[in-house]
Amino acid sequence: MGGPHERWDIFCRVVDNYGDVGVAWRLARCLAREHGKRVRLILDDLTVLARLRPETDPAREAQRVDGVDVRRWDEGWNDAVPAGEVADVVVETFGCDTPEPYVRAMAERAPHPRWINLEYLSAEEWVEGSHALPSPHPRYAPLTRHFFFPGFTARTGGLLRERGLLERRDAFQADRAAQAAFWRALTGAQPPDAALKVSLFGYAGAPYGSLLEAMAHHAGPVWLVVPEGVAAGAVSAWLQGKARGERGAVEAFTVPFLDQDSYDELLWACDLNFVRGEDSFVRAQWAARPFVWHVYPTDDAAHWVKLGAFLARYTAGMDRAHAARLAGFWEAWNREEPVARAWPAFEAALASMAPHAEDWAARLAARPDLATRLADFVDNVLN
Ligand code: TRH
Repeated sequence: MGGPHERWDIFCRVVDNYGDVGVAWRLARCLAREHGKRVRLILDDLTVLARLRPETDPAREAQRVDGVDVRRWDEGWNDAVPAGEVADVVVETFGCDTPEPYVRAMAERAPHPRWINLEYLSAEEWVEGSHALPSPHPRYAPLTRHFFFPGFTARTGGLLRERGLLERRDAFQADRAAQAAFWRALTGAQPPDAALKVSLFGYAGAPYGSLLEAMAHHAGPVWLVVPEGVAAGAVSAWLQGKARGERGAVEAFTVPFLDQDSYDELLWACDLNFVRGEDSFVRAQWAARPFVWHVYPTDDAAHWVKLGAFLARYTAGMDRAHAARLAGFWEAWNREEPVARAWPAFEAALASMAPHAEDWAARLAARPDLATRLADFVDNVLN
């Protein structure tokens, strides 16, 4: 534990939503808890971490959360930094720029710190060629940044996965009493045995209305749980302004935004999860249950390439008819087209998609997780 590079500084700026902080926080916690590193997480917006980890106080400049030293990235970081303050390893998440005075201090420090740029996740093939590439700093010549790309293959940085996560998932999924307690705490009620349990998280524009109509005509009961956000807004509008209620086959609950660990339990407890972006997308895969991904839409339409690349990997080896249904449903969801017509065939295939989801999670879990690969890269490859 610990290794030669003990002190890590992880910088993160919120672009929007929760994913940037969600990923940076997970990485920080894994490095501290599982690799014995001394980690500072330097965040520009602590209110986002407070949503994911409610014990965070957004008003505090410095605090310890679960073994991580969390700092507010404010104007103070633009003051001169003594070289001794610089960590052994500096991680910039998603191209956020490390503050200039800190970079200057990095250049003055001997030895220079390792410098990593953690990139966004993509299943595209080029990621393997770009992972771990060096990029010399244009102005501070002795400093070199290395790109670290998460990914789905052995030649990428892998995926964040806490130690023991899948064992905790398996125990929860095998424990009916734990699930019953979870549902009671979250909804005050218990799903009927035959219910299709669904969680819903997505971006504005997803065809929520047509999904809800399709589910309302479902042959059996649908138990729908929607954490606060745009999807919850759409569901409560559908329930004529109510936070929970029944319509057709659907019993729907809008619930407060869950803390990040409880959100995992929600994914584990459901038969089908609608997720989005980067982090909930990965967590749905670890849940080993069928899911629908709303990819983060970008102006240059690059998200379609991302979606296609993931679908190709995920459906490889799947029954072809099921693969076509899954891809058709995901594409309609992302094109923001009505999904009511695609729903019955998609839903009918869920039971046979479930073993595929388990197999996919097991295959991914056979590889080392991202924090382990990153610590290894820093300690052994960059030395
Ligand atoms: O919030 P997002 O849309 O974040 C996105 C993505 O990271 C995207 O790639 C990036 O470009 C953009 O931000 C800037 O979706 P994501 O990545 O799924 O992050 C959501 C986080 O919120 C994740 O850590 C799970 C967590 N979460 C909870 O903790 N509780 C909840 O109730 C819900 C619904 C989510």
